[in-house]
Amino acid sequence: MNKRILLVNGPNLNLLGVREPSTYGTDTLDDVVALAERTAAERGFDVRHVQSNHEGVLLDAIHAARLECDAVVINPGAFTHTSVALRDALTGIALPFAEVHLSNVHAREEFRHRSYLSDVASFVIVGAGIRGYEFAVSRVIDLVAP
Ligand code: CA2
Repeated sequence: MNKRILLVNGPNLNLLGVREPSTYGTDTLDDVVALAERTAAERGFDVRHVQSNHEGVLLDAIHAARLECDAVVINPGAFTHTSVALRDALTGIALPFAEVHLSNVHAREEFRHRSYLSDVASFVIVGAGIRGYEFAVSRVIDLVAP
């Protein structure tokens, strides 16, 4: 059976490509998932995707990944800046994970500069648009299938 990456997208990312194209681009969430799937497939990996506007749904998907996935790529959306629970879930499952942001959060409002995840992530990619997901998938696969 193929190995598997859990791709997680947090609140409001279902609106990608529909609203605020000047900040988040014109690609849709479906485009993001297709790009992640293509990138993973080149290396023989599958992608399981979850997007939710509800923190508990994201936590449950992360817990389920503990025994069912090999690594996680996550854009936690605004939960990046607020959620100790997301941090605890990700450290609790002990899988390598990449934190991805479409925009350069460091060039935006002060409250977006703090992340509850970055110091426990394997790596962080900001400001590369949807290409950030491509690199993140490729790099987490390097980490789990060197
Ligand atoms: O840059 C990113 O990827 C963010 O994670 C996006 C979050 C934001 O809260 C983070 O600070 C940075 C917001 C996602 C909202 O996505 C939308 C997409 C289109 C229209 C409206 C919201």
